Amino acid sequence: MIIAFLNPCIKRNEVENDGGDFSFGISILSAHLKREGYETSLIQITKDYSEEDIEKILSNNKAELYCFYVLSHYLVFIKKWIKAIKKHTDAFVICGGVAVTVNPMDIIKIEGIDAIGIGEGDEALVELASSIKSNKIDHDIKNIWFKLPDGTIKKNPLRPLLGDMDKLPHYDTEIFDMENLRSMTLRLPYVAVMVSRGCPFSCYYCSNNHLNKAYNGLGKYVRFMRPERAVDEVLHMLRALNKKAIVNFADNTFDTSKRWVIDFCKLYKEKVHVPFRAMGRVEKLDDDVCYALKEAGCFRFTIGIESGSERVRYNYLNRRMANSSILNAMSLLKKHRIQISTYNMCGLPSETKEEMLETIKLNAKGQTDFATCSIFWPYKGTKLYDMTVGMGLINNNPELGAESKKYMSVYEGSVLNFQKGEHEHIRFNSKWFSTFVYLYRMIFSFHSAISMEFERILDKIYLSRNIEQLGPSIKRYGLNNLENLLYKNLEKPVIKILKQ
Ligand code: B12
Ligand code: SF4
Repeated sequence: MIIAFLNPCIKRNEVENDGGDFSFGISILSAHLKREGYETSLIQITKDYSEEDIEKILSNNKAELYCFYVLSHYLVFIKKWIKAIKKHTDAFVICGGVAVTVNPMDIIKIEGIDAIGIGEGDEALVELASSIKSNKIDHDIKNIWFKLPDGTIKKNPLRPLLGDMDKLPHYDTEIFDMENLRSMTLRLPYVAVMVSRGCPFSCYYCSNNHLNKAYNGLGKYVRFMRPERAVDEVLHMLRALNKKAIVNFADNTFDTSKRWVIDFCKLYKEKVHVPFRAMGRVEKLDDDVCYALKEAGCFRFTIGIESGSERVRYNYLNRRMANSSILNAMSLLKKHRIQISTYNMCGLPSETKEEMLETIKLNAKGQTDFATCSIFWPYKGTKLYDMTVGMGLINNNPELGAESKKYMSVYEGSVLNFQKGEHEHIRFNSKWFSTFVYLYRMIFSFHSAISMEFERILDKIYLSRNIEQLGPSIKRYGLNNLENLLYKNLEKPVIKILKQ
């Protein structure tokens, strides 16, 4: 029996040999199925295919069970694929992933879907495959909701969370075109590795807030592989490549446990010898953790600043760390010569453009090396979605309406009900974010009297979005090719280490 996975990762610009994105969800589910003797295949939905192309791809990928990994941004495209599957086959269609778990009712209503996976799919999907194989679908499988022939929905409860991460099979890498994954075509190619599940925090915009509550009483939500097993997983992922690449830990909060990080880093240093990057929370970083990370080969660490305004961060994001703790963590990373990368957001409910500027300045003060600023997208099922609705900032569900096709990523525009000028500023802020961070970084390094004068001028340019005036300053400071500058200074040295 063949089971096909579909991974929507649509990009506006077409690229040759686009191997799409890696998905830990698909990879682990495929590994479980293969362990039980099933054959699996993968369709990477890398662009908005025509109906004709979809039919061609499907006829080359016949399966009895089609499994979609859902991301809210791509629901409109997923619907198109489901329609094609149902038009030509009588195969079973199931959708899963975090976006389904947090918003099940909207997803199961989609025409053509036979069932949805809620929560972890590790055991549930194997049970579903076995019941399809035996030609008698068992509608009592936990973690799956079924659409019954009479149209009613059978909502089965969640089973306890998997307890021991060490017992998981290795991620299935064979199902992916590993050499051509998008992450492998970057200037600094990377292989993604995930050695944990869950996150102990509850940010209002994040699905973990919802998942943590949904799993209450069903086991430990935050789980890490033991250091030995985690290192083994890294080596497994690296073996799947015949190109040199760095390791990118995609774990939500790599620094959750100080003991774990220190033990893991010791082993990693002994056995792996490949530079890596990871992400975590500023509250968890201290001298010992940074030392262990650096010694093991961590060249870059990503922290979430999200907003530079404590008002926004505390009240709308539930990230209760002071600006001073953020700056403290950043200076620790600098001290240990670990590059700083930050996640930021703009277009948050009630956020002013002055507050967006505070985010830029906090990044600059902490000397961020790489900063990205995504535009807030309210994911249904999160607390911030409900708050946004309460404030009258959402008209229709953006996941299912025309809006979702308008913005294929979280960098293109806001789906909230803002005024025209506010939308323009949000797009401007996201586009020019890292350039401004660099300009302020330079200004803050000047003598204080000069620095204040330049800061005043730059504030004016930012707040009026006067790009023409920005042009000469970008040129003057050599930032006209920021990407190349960062590559030369921060990425090339890592590639050199990689090649040694
Ligand atoms: C690691 C990660 C990434 C990585 C890898 C993504 C990947 N596709 O694997 C990177 C950095 C590339 C990434 C990118 C993005 N991500 Co991301 N990411 C995560 C993160 C932190 C962990 C996901 C993960 O791998 N978990 C481990 C695996 C094993 O678990 P899993 O995927 O949930 O799969 C399990 C179950 O969900 C279920 N399951 C999964 N698929 C299926 C399918 C079926 C049929 C069934 C039955 C069950 C099932 O079984 C699996 C095993 O138990 C989550 C947050 C979170 N807590 O989950 C966000 C998250 C998934 N990302 C999110 C977003 C928005 C994005 C981006 C769109 C952001 C952007 N830059 O534009 C991109 C999209 C790129 C893409 N195509 O995935 C959102 C999605 C929200 C939504 N409603 O759609 C999340 C939920 C974070 C959030 N904001 O709350 N991401
Ligand atoms: S720390 Fe990161 S992963 Fe954890 S709840 Fe907050 S945003 Fe989500």
